[in-house]
Amino acid sequence: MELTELNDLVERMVKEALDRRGVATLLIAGKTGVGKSTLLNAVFGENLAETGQGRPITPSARLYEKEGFPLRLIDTRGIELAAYTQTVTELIAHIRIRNEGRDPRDHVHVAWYCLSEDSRRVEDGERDLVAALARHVPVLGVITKSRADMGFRDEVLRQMPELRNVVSVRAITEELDDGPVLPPKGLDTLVDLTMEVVPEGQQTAFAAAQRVALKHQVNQSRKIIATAATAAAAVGATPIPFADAAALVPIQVGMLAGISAAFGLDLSRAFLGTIVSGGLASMGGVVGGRAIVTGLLKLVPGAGTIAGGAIAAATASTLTTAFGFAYLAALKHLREQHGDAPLSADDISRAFQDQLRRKAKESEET
Ligand SMILES: Nc1nc2c(ncn2[C@@H]2O[C@H](COP(=O)(O)OP(=O)(O)OP(=O)(O)O)[C@@H](O)[C@H]2O)c(=O)[nH]1
Ligand SMILES: [Mg+2]
Repeated sequence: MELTELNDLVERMVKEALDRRGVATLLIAGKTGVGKSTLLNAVFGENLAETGQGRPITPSARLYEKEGFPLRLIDTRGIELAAYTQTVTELIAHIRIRNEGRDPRDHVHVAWYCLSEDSRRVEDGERDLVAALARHVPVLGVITKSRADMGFRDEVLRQMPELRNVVSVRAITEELDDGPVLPPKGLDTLVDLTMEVVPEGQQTAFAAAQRVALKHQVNQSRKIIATAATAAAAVGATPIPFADAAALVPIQVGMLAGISAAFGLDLSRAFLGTIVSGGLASMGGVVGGRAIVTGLLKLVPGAGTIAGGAIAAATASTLTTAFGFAYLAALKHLREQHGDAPLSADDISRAFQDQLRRKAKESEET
């Protein structure tokens, strides 16, 4: 495989992975000052807040989106203004039209209705809004600024029976005057519950957008690895000599692109290209000498020509799984170490190669 061929392949796989992951759409509603923006920042980072004014979709709702970011947001304001009924009617009409559209990617996929624990009150208008929303989209109740529930959650569940669930959150650390410091809480539960109600096609996008529970990005990546391993086994089982090793490369590049997309990395051809060449090259170096790898090695630009060979289904699948888990371990490790600071392709590539080397060493020892 020529370098330009590999570049083309990487470009295609990046596009496919981003397309498959897609973008999830979240609607957030609740009275002014309940803490919607603060909550969004805590769950998705400052990313969405930076998107400026957004695009008005009804007089009271704006849509925020950002190139490359896996979440689209509909933020509603002014629902407690005088023109309340009209405001709500327009919003619901918009969502109904959206969600009756044929392409599920354009739908609103989940809604959070926020109530502040401070007020401990559910108003009629809020009840009506939630009931109307729930006819078109799964709605979760979010009790914000939570300190002491005192039966409020039960009250919300009772008054808003259409809610799929209610979770109490504290989006920011609170320091009380008389000493105690209350850390954020409930954000991971909110994300867990949201993952349960988001349509399957948008789960990876939602997992990629949020930053409070790494486990969802890991879980989605595991699914991507399993799918790639199955595809690799099918290739290995095809009795066409020489063709099979080459056919594994697109599967593995696609897998790396898919995992990168599930982690919400800022994917480009150059970005993934660096990771892929590093990974494939070290794959050759690390497990060098074994028949399977010679086939892959041959495909790595600059690694020289070595005769390729047929590979067995089990080998193809094992190799692909090992490759995928090494990449997943690298990303997980980097995220655990650096939080959500942007990761460079070089950092990722280095961590990936470390993991591959470690895996190879482990398999030598056993
Ligand atoms: N103590 C505490 N304050 C919070 C919490 N969440 C939000 N706040 C505060 O509540 C105030 C309003 O928060 P916002 O996030 O701006 O509220 P909003 O719902 O976006 O308000 P609008 O955009 O006007 O509809 C701010 O001063 C926040 O710092 C929380 O969990 N605990
Ligand atoms: Mg706000």
